[in-house]
Amino acid sequence: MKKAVVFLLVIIMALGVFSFSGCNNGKPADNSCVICGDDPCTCPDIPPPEYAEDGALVVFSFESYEALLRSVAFSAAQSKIELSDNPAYVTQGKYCARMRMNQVKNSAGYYDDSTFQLLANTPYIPKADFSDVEYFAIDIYNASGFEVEFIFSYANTYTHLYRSTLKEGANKVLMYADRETHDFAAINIFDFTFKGGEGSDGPLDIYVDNFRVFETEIEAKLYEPDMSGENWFDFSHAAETSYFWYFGAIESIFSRPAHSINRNSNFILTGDSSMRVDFFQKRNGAMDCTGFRTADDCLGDFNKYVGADNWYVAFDVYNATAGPITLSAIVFSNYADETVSIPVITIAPGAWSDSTKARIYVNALKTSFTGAALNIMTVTFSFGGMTQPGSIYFDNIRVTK
Ligand SMILES: [Ca+2]
Repeated sequence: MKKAVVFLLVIIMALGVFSFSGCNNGKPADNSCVICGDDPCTCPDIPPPEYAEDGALVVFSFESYEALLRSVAFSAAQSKIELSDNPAYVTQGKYCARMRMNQVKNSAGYYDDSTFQLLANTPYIPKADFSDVEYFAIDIYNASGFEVEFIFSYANTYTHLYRSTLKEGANKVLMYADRETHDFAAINIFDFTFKGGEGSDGPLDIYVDNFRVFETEIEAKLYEPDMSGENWFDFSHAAETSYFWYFGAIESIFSRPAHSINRNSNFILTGDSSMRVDFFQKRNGAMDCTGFRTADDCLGDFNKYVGADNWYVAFDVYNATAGPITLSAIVFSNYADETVSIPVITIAPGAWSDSTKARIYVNALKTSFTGAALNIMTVTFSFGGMTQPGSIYFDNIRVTK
């Protein structure tokens, strides 16, 4: 075994990543075996770090069945993966992975979305801290015979890292790592999700190779909104959109509400920007989830605004859909699932919400919620009356008298 490999494995062992139970028989005397299969244990053939032609550090190159077994997971039970050495599809090393996904049509006549995951901080993907990554990249050859919508994200997240459409044939996918919005030091599972085709399209066939990263020496710095004053969210920074999560059931991550920063002054009430929220249809034509909420425990301290001054937490909503919509806002406490609803608001198309209605009376929360102090978990915003895909604009969550 090469010295560099032994060194790498010893580091992994020192980090205590793996349990060695059951790995006593046949283990090499130098304790360098970290993967325990059938007795006797065998050591993986892990290559030293390599760099792709474009200068990126190769994170995973799909080079062996052992590596696929240890480092790739699928969401769909009937997905299939195998090695291919066809030079038309291999972009790094000797092999790539051929994947066939979505082999089962659901009752509505189309194929479900499917995800493959790469599991990092493992013997075949030893990189454990991605906070130095400026761009992720991967090569995907789309042999499905149709374009495929694609989302790159990470486990247990409400925001996408990257979304695009894969054309037929070769795709070199370059994905920006927004290190002000996401803490990549803590991410070990990457999700690659593909929208299922229509029934006539057939299953997805792709070849995948060369998951790699472009590193930077500039230190990562997470953005955190300042809730100490009376302006809580003004949407001047892109990272603010990650504090808003979809609320309600979703058919697909491809049709869940999408949040982005808007700088078109037609849809801004105060400041230079607002948040745009796009809502989408399910594949049967009905609207998918038309609600969103604030992230858990991210708002300012409501207790500062309880008392004689009659404070409100206010917000502005612009209806950019074709027809009138209703807005139901509900405040959730962290105590015993208590909620307080504000009266339903109707917003005309092409108009902003009434500022005397789009607000939460803080003293009313104090009256309704139990507990010595207001312990607010989230505020939900659910829209009714939408029959077509459309957008709303959301601005300026603030405390006001
Ligand atoms: Ca490869």
